[in-house]
Amino acid sequence: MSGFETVIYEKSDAIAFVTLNRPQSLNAFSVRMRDELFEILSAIKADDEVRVVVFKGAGERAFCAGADLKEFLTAPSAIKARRIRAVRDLWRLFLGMPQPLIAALHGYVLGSGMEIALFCDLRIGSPDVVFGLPEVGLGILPGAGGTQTLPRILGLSGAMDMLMTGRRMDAEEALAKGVLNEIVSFGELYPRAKSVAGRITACDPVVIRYAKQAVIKGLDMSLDQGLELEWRLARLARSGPAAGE
Ligand code: CO8
Repeated sequence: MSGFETVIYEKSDAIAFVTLNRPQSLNAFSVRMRDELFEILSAIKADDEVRVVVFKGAGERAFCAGADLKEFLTAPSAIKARRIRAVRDLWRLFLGMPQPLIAALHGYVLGSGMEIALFCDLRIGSPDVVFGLPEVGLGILPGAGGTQTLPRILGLSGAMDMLMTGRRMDAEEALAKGVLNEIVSFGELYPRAKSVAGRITACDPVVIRYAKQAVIKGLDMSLDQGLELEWRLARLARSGPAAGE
């Protein structure tokens, strides 16, 4: 896959690397980036060779500084936006990705940039990471899953605080509160993400997919239903390859 303008896609040793690539605007999330990410993630989802995906941002200053505020001024009507979301729902696509997703984060991780990171299963950050959801200050709601994903990761009180005040969170706090799995130096960020990805690809891909499925789907179930799901997936994993799960 090639020919993208705002995202770089690379694949090596069963690992897909997806780089947000608009460093001149701190990798701001544009309509074109949304469409390119949708195309790339759809292809990755259907590609059994890809066993883990690493997301990162180009340049030294940001993973992603949120939605492109210059484009925002020319946003389409609510009706058009709803129609686009019906056929190209990037956020549900993120949620339904069968492979583990790793975010390698540095610098600004704001708005939809933070929401992309929250859809990932593991988040590794450099010490300069700054998280924030500034949407309410702009008069809008986080629309890329943040109101749902953040409380599941950070807990209710912390999520309310960030969502309602737009307060930023640095790397140390994010690590202490479980938003980051670990902090490594900027120079170590991609090697570390690659090495974590390598540990995942060393495991049975079917088991990894089922483990992710059990956790993500189980979160929305009662404990009893979750245990049933875990039992069913464990049996399926023992009996062979993923059968349309
Ligand atoms: N959109 C477009 N361009 C941006 C963005 C952005 N979100 N962020 C930074 N840039 C550009 C700047 O305009 C600047 O460009 P230029 O050099 O051409 O002037 C360049 O990136 C560097 O930025 P700064 O000079 O501002 O760098 P600073 O170090 O002074 O500040 C900040 C860095 C604090 C990150 C600052 O740039 C900033 O506050 N950016 C905006 C952050 C923000 O509010 N993002 C939006 C969050 S809301 C969201 O993501 C969900 C919205 C959903 C709406 C969906 C609509 C379709």
